[in-house]
Amino acid sequence: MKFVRSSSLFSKARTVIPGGVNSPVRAFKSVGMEPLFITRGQGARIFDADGNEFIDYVGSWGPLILGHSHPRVVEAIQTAAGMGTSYGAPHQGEVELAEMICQAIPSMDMVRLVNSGTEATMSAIRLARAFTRRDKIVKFAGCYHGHADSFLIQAGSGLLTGGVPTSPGVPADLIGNTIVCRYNDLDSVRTVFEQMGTEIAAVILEPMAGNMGLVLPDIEFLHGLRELTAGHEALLIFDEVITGFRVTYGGLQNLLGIEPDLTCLGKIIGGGLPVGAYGGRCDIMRMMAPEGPVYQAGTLSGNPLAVAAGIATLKILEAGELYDDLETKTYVLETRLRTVFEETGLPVAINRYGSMFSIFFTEEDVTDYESALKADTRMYARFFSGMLERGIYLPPSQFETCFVSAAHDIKDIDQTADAVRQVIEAMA
Ligand code: KE4
Repeated sequence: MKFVRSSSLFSKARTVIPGGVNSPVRAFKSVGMEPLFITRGQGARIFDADGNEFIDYVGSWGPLILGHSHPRVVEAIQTAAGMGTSYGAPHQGEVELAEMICQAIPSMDMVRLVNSGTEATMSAIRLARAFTRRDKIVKFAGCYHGHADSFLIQAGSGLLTGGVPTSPGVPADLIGNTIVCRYNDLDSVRTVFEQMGTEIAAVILEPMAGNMGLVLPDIEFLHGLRELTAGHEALLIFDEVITGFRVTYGGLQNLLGIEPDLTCLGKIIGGGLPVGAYGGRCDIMRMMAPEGPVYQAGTLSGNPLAVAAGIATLKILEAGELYDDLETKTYVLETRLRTVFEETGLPVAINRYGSMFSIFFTEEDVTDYESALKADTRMYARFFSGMLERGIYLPPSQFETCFVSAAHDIKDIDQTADAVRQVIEAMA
């Protein structure tokens, strides 16, 4: 495959955009390549500036559960655009999307729409701090909640990929208000609450972690967090930016039977356009301005085009049959992958839930940050480039999650499994 045009675009990009990208994980740095410049997406496939075609398992990092340029989503955006791109005033679509979200996720009595997952989580912890009149938050090593200062401590996703889990530029006193515990280790949280429980405003986590690669939760860990936070009058915040409407029509919380106090959403609820959201208990949400004193705002929050894309996407998902199909296709892919790795003898850990999966090049199970870090990122880089050469576009980082969309068909799954076999045999 040739990447000549992508390479020339990348050279130009780097003269005007830091690292040539608008989000670090796109830079392909950890896989030792230059990024591809994409010209279009269609269904399960993307096409780069050199005309190469790929089956896409990044799906824009999660939003594209329906695949690229779904006709009903595109039509909704086009119709909305014909009536104006932004009003800076309330409009009906915002109410419709808010009602759909609150009906789908029972713990969300009210919701505020914002423009990104970062805005959602940043606002949720500000609200939690105001509601509890406490300053400390607990997060988990390897979880990523966007790039607000309080979260850039032992974070996952692009920080882990870039090998800088704690970002420079975050003031020491802010770092002091963020306590980092171990994912799936309830005792690590219990100890913190015993020491400073009266100072903790909230515990925030991905109820299924997608930013260390995919790491599944110990259900008892999640239930334990619910009890622990309730017992210390701290809030439990589920960051469902990835899992929201990915694993079911609603949140992973719907399947767990756990009600957090606040939930953060993003990605799928915007159908590929910029939307984030945070919401939860009425008594907490009513503290938000202009009803209450806690401030949060946004010029383009509830943007008509983004809201139209989100509504169109959720309407298709609401029908519900999609999730069974996603489960089946991804199960078939997982089974094929396990067969290939077993037959070739290459030690890997494969974590999968629904239409999300990660392949870790390690002999151990991957259940938290420490075990994820043991994965061989050099092997992943070789695997990534081999798959790219065979027309399969995986996340350019060991510490991200692959997504199967409704647009992937069994032929795509077969082509992917065949490519894995060819690459692994070449690597062995
Ligand atoms: P955004 O600000 O990127 O919309 O959302 C931040 C965020 C919050 N919470 C979770 C669980 C997330 O996964 C994210 C963002 N995810 C990464 C990829 N895992 C976005 C990709 C990127 O940074 O370019």
